[in-house]
Formats: sequence, C-alpha cells, structure tokens
Amino acid sequence: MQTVYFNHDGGVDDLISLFLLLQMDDVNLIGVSAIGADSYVEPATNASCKIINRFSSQQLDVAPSKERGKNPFPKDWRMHAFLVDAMPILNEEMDKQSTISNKEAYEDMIEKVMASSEKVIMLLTGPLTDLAKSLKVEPRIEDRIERVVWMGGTLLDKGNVEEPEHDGTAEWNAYWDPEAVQTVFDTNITIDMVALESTNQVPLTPDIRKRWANERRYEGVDFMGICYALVPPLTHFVTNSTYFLWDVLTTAYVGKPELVKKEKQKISVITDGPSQGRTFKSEEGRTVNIINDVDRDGFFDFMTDLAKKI
Ligand code: AGV
Ligand code: CA
Repeated sequence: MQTVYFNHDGGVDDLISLFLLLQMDDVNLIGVSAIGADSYVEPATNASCKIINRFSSQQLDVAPSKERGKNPFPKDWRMHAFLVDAMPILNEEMDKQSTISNKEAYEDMIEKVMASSEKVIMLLTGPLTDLAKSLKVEPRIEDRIERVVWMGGTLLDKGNVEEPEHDGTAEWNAYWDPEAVQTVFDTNITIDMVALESTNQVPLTPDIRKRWANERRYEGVDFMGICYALVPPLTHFVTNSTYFLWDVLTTAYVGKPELVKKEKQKISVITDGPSQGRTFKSEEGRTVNIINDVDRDGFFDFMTDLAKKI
C-alpha cells in the first residue's frame, strides 16, 4: 500500500487524475488540495469534493490554496474547472460526506504528512507552490516525505510555454512559479519528474476519444469522455492548445511504475528572465529521476480499465 497526498491545479487532466487515484486499490489517499493555477481555485476545489463524493466512499475534505504564481495561466484554460464542476453527473442529489476544508492547502499538507504513520508520496500535478510553502513553514515534513512525484519540467529545448517575454524553453508548471521549483530542489527529497519527454508521447488523439465513446456504457469511461470533450481536439498537427494526458500519466506512474522509463540527471532551474521556469542539465544541479519514456498503449489500457471499475 502506498500513502499518497495529492495536490493539483484543477485542469481537466488534474480532475481526471483525482478520479483515477480514487480507483486504485493499492493507494491510501490521505489528503487532497487544489491551487488556482491552471484553473480558478473555487471550482477546482468544489469539483474535487464532488468527484470524491460521487466516485468514492472515502471521507476526504479538500483544502483550497490561497497561493498565487508569478506567471498566470491563460484564462481560456483556467475556465475548464467551472465546466467540470457544473456537470450533471457530479451534481445529483446525494449524501455529501466530503466537504471543503477550512485549512489552506499548505496547512493541510503539513497536518496530514505529520500525522501519517507511513512516509508519504507527494503527488503534484500543478506548480510546486503549496509544497514549497509547507516546507518553509514546517521543515520537519521533509523527513516524512517518501518522494515527490511531479508533473513538470523538461530537458528538451522546447517546452510548452508560448507567452510574450519568454523564449519557450520552460514547461508551464515550472514557469508558473519557478522559485517554488528552486525551493523543492534545495531539499534532499527524492524527486520523480514526469517531464514533457514522456507526456509528449500521450496526446489526446481522435482514436482515444473514439475508444472512450465506444465504452461509454461504463459510467467512469463516459465521465472521462465528457471531461475530455471540453478540451480542444488534436486534428492534424500539434498546436499550443493541443491537450496531452500530462497529469494522468503522472498519476498512472504512481499506480503502475512499470509503464515508464526513467533516468537520473543532475538539473537546475532558471528563476528569472526570458528562460524562467526552464529546467536544464548542470553539474552543480541536484539529482532528479526524469521520467522520459512511456509504454503508450499500456498506459491507455491501464487508465481506461481503472475508469471501468465504476
Ligand atoms: O504543462 C502541463 C500542465 C499539466 O499539469 N498544464 C496542463 C496539465 O494539467 C498546463 C498546460 C500546458 N498546456 C496546456 C495546459 C493546454 N494546452 N491546455 C491546458 N493546460
Ligand atoms: Ca495540472
């Protein structure tokens, strides 16, 4: 059994990650918090509560973050959480065991990690802001963390940020709050970084949508298909708005590590200027496990099978 704390930033693939995490038998999920990075924090938190109430029997209050990043996400992307939050499947009249926590995300992290008898895997599918804050406020959590599994960063020349005053070398979660990446890199915690090298291999293609459509008799697969209908399809070529299963791959890696390949690298992060958020190889850097390859078909089978458990 793995003890996991999940902090996400409310995108469609963040919310699907929560849904899938709740279906994993060998995961003991001890906490969930949401940050308004690639979303707005209110619908991200509300939708998370509703997903837990709808798709799990566990009681788990969701802690909202009050943190802000340096480089905001485009509003179009941030709106997705409102759409998921409004879905009928999440809004049926039902018992509501799980609610919104009165703790802030970083406080909830500290409390849950310190109270856990087992060391905790910190799964983050957004910026590292809340984790960086909890490490500053309560440095003792460092020894209680088994490892950090983070969707973010890349060692490729081309990241996925296309913004004015930036050179395009960064990944968005790192770019949103580069200082937070630095803070986490400055610890001795083991870091598994699910980088663009691997997530670029799992774009949301028309054949995947079709597969989910054909299996929509399973409520969980239908839920996934509807959520992903909110984001732009990949038609003939990759654009700035092409959707990948970034966070879902990161979450699937926790449930089934054999799906990916990784490599140890010494890396650093740039916190200022036109390359801010860029992660790069450097001898003075800290060692990180870069997840850079994935068994694509195995991944899609694994996540679709999890959704069928509903
Ligand atoms: O950089 C990937 C991160 C993931 O955590 N997010 C989306 C995932 O939740 C930002 C992002 C990059 N490109 C995007 C993003 C796009 N085209 N649409 C929405 N979000
Ligand atoms: Ca995310």
